[in-house]
Amino acid sequence: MAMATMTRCEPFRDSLPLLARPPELRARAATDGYLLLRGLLPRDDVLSMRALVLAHCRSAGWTDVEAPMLSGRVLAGSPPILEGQSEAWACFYRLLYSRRELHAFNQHPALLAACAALFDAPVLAHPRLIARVMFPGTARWTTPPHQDCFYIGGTAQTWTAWIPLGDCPAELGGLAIAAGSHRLGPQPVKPAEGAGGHGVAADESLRWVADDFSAGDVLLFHSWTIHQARDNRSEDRLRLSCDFRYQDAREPVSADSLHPHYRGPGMEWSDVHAAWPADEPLRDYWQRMALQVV
Ligand SMILES: O=C(O)CCC(=O)C(=O)O
Repeated sequence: MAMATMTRCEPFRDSLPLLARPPELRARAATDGYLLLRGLLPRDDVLSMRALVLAHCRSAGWTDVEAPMLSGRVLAGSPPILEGQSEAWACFYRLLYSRRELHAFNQHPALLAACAALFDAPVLAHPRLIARVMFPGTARWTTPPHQDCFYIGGTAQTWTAWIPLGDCPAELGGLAIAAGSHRLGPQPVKPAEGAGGHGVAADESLRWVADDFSAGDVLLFHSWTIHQARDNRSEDRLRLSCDFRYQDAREPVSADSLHPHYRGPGMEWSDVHAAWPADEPLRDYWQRMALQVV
């Protein structure tokens, strides 16, 4: 569904300086239900991921080969591709998901260090990561207001890291957060159009925060925090991003979070890892951890 109206919308608070003061970081996380960490990741690391995803978009025939590679410009006349809605997308996603670099990015030392400071505990990076390619002109399919707890299960103290793969001005459709909404607890879920297919009510009492993002920014938020995407209003640019999930490794984790996103035929870990070296440490790393799987 097109993004819900944000009657009140303010800029994010940048919490990067609080990484040096973990008790203050945790206090802010408890108040706001989100932490924007501007420039947490080296820009070049993010742009490498952008190049990787765009190489797959180019192979899929979605982007304009005449445009600079990193621009993410959609091929004129190419119909928008929606997540989970076509064999073309499934084929693209299987190939991208099998890239070791994507799974290594989920374990970027800067992300793990930020989560360790947030949880004050050993960190589990959920192996079920998500990569998104959002086409312009698809506002009806913009990710609706929702809470991630519905999808994640396990401990409610799971946090999502939303990472734009490149600069993401508002018109490209980044993520908006309802600040403090985690304090409402889990809300009734209803079917909704857009990524995930479910949403929660977003009334006028919500205090939205949103802004432009730069490559390297990381937006962390609690699994009860209501959030939504903004429409990609650009003329011809893809919005690329990742959603990664992290939790205290000693807390319960849902078995689903240990499977690939869009698990199914051709999308089991054996498929994802098929071309990886046998001794690759990222293979099945969660099986070597003493997890409480529920
Ligand atoms: O990027 C999007 O459109 C949705 C991301 C999201 O909802 C999430 O990270 O939980």
